[in-house]
Amino acid sequence: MAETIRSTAEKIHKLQVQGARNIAIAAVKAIQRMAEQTKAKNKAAFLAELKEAQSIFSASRETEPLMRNAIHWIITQAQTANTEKVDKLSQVVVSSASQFLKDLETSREQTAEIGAKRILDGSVVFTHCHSSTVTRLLAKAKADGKNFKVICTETRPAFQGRITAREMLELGVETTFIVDSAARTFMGNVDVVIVGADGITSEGNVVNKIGSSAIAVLAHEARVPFYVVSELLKFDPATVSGECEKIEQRSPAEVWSEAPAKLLVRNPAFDVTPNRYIHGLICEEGIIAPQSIVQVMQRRYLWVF
Ligand code: RUB
Repeated sequence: MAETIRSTAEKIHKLQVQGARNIAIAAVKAIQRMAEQTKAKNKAAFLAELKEAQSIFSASRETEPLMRNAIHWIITQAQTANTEKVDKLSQVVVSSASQFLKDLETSREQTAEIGAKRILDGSVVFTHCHSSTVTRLLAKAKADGKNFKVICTETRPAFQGRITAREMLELGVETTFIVDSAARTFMGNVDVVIVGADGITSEGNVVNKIGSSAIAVLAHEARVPFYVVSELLKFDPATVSGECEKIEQRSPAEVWSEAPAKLLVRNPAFDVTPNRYIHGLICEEGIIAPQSIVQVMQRRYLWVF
C-alpha cells in the first residue's frame, strides 16, 4: 500500500489531523496522491488499491461518515468510468477528488453564511471541542461586523478546545476558556450553543465530541438554543438500515497515562445528542430540523445511499 495512505491514516489516528472535515480532506488528498503515483497494471488492480485505502482509512477513526462518503464517491467514479486504462482512471480519481474538495469548501461557505445570521450582536456563544465548521461560521459573523464573546470548553482528554480558543483570539474575539465540568455554571449567561458534528444518523441524532450531549441537556435546561453546524455529507447512510453509528473508543492512556493497575479507564471519543435537544441543523441547505435529514439527503445527495 502506498506510503502516503499509511502515513496519513496514522496522522488521523493519532489526532495530528483532527475534526471530521480535516480528516476527510486529508484522506481524499492522500488517495489523490496515490492515484497519481499508482503502478497498477490494470483496472482491477487499481480498484483493489483504492479499496485497500478505503479500509485503512475507515479503520483509522471509525466514527467518520464524511470521510467514508467522500471515499465511496471517488471509488464509484473510478468503478463506473468508461475506460480500462489506468492512466485515465487515475485522472478520474484526481479530478473527482478535487471536485469533492471544492464542493466541500462551497458547502462550508454556504453554511457559514447561513449560520452567521444566528450570531447576534452582543451575544455570548458557547462551543465545545474544535470544529472547523463552527470556527468558520464565527469568523464569518465577525467579518459581518458582529461583536460577540465565546466560551469554549478545554475538551478533555485531548484539549481540542485550546485550538478553538487560539483561533478565536486570532479573530479578535473575547474568549473564556473553561473546564468541561464548568459548563452548567456558565450556561446561564449564554445566548446560543453551537457545536460541530462527526456524524448524523437517519433519525437526526448527532454524533459529536464526547460531552456534547451533556451540554445539549444543559442548554435545554437553561432554555438556550443548541445548534449543530454540519455539512450534510456527515450523514451516515448505514443508519437508515438500522446500523448504529460506531463510537470510537480511544486509548485509556489519553485519560490517565499512569493509571493504577486494575483501574478500568474508559475513553469514548464521541457521544450521541438526541434530535429533541437540537434547535436546528445548520447546513448548506439552510437551517433544517434534524429529523428531515433523510429527505434532504435523498434530494441532494442520493448517491450516498
Ligand atoms: C472533533 C469534533 C468536531 C467534529 C466537527 O473531534 O468532535 O466537533 O469533528 O469538526 P476530534 P469539523 O478532535 O476527536 O476529531 O467541523 O471540523 O468537521
